[in-house]
Amino acid sequence: MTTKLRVEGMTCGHCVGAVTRALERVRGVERATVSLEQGEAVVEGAADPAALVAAVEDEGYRARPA
Ligand SMILES: [Cu+2]
Repeated sequence: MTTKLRVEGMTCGHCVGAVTRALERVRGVERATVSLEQGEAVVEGAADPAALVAAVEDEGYRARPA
């Protein structure tokens, strides 16, 4: 299962790392691939989309399912 998120507020590689780690801590996530250029995260695994959004927002970015 793959979930795509729109992520707003990332400005550099540090942001990408922070969002990636936050997503990979969510239960069920196997892998998260985050694109700064596209403002997007692709999450593999059986994770609750609301939990993914919450994890990104807890890091200070804005997210919504794409
Ligand atoms: Cu940054």
